[in-house]
Amino acid sequence: MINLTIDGVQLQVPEGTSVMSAAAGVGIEVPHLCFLKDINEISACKVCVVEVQGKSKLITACNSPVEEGMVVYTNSPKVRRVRKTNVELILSQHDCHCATCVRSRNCNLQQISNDLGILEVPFTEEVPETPWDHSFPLIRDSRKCIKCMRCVQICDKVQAMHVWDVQNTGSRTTVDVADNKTIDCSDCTLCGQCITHCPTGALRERDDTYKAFEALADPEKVTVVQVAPAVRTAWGEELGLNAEEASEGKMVAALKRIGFDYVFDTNFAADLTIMEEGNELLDRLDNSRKYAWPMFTSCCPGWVSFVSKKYPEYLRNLSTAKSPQQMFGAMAKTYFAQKKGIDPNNICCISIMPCVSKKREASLSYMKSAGAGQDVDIVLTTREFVRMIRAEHINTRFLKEQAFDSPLGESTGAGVIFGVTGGVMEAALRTAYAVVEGKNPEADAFRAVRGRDGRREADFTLGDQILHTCTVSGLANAEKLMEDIKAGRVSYDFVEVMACPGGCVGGGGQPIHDGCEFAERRGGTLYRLDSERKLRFSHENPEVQKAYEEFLGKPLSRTAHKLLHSEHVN
Ligand code: HC0
Ligand code: SF4
Repeated sequence: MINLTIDGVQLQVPEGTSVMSAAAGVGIEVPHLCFLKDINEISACKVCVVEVQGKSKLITACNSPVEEGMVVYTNSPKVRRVRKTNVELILSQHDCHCATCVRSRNCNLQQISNDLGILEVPFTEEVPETPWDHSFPLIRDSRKCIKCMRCVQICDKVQAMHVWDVQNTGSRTTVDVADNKTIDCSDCTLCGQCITHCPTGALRERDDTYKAFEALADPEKVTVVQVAPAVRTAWGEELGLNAEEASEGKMVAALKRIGFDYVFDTNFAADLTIMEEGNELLDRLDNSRKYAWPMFTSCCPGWVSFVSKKYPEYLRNLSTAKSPQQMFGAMAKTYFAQKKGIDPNNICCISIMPCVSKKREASLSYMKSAGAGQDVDIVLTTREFVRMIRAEHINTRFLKEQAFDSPLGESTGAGVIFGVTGGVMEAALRTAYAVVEGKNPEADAFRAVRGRDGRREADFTLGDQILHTCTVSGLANAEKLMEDIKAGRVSYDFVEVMACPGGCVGGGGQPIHDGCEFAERRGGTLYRLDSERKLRFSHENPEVQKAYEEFLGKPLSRTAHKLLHSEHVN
């Protein structure tokens, strides 16, 4: 153990601890911009400088290890002076138009500049704007980039996609798409992890809120909105609501207040997905020679994009079941439209998702099976949803709980847990077991698939077969999985992959908390909601049962195939 003093506090920490983390352990926060624990510890921003007694040069706290007897000052006059100059230098190359920045009020640079009392930028340079295709779902504003390298490192180390790279040298150093590619020609899966780890507004989603406002204002349009499972765990975070205040019922009420005609639940479609995908798995097991193994889940568009870009020979392993988002769109513009006597061409189908990649999934050419344009017209992230609440001046504390509308609003606990890594697997196993054994298992029988690790294996008995399963989140973990499968080092029957660490709860469209991971906490909310639901098996969802009776026939029927399944094309 090492003994040291930080700002007058004596402490003991293990050897190798950084000064920043030693300080954090006794409640002293050293300001920083580029630091991301275990991912980016390169002291690029020099904001975390601290003074060590007896040393003339300041050191960077993020990557300097503690030393025996060290006396550290994290906020001495010298530290404040140098830190301020370092931040002023960053600002000199930054577009400081905060009023028009999507990250205003949630920007580390803005916060630190305010905290340091910087009221004007003493030196400014003209920052050139790199051209960008603003129709792409991910937008980069080069003038707001502070070259912290977080995006480069997240995309390299956590997602293994290597989309970004450093370009130029000296004061012209910048980050851009690697190999001089344009973003649409790169390997970007639109997972959005670079956005949620960017400390400023240099990266963001394409804003589609104006399209939603236009549809809401159009008297011809019937606006039908669906809300993804993970959104309900996070929508209140930026509004300062705690988990209890940010209930599902208040979220529905906020959407009604915004003016959506029908507020439905993607969880309904998640239950529907289980009916199709669970039966598809059983069909593949019965005819195992006809199919490529393992079967992969297909509901995460970041993962589907990853397979298509890096392992296209495995596209046929993906379940043909569409994602819940897309199943919902197809059902809204057929079954729901028919039941209500609405011309599907007048329906504007809007999704609220914790995901940026869903914007692209909705626009794929083959996602228009209902014959009325794209099945899903507009996709908004959780962050865009929050912006709409703000734009409407809704005081969420005064909202009264409201229920989802029918017939696409009922859901079970199995549908709820789709939003957390392992949830699709667990929900599918609950129903597959019931189909094979003729009775429900204990609802938590498959909890072995839950957990924090990026990759988990579990075997389950299904009838007379042992099912080898694997659950993965994060694309670097997915890459390792694929290499193991290719090399024959592992053999599985059913594999669930979610592109974002922790699953959709940690999605790239969720509220941002300066590099802090909220996935686990949000996942806990979904497991709580599952345990509180009266119904916990997708096949027991009464609205799903009714949809089969009235419209789809049975799982994997012709109608189901036409609307709810698709081949994955490269
Ligand atoms: Fe997900 Fe989904 S669970 S991908 O993360 O399957 O985005 O929340 O909506 O579609 O249901 C995202 C979340 C969804 C879909 C569902 C799946
Ligand atoms: Fe990389 Fe994901 Fe960002 Fe695309 S969205 S650049 S894959 S981190």
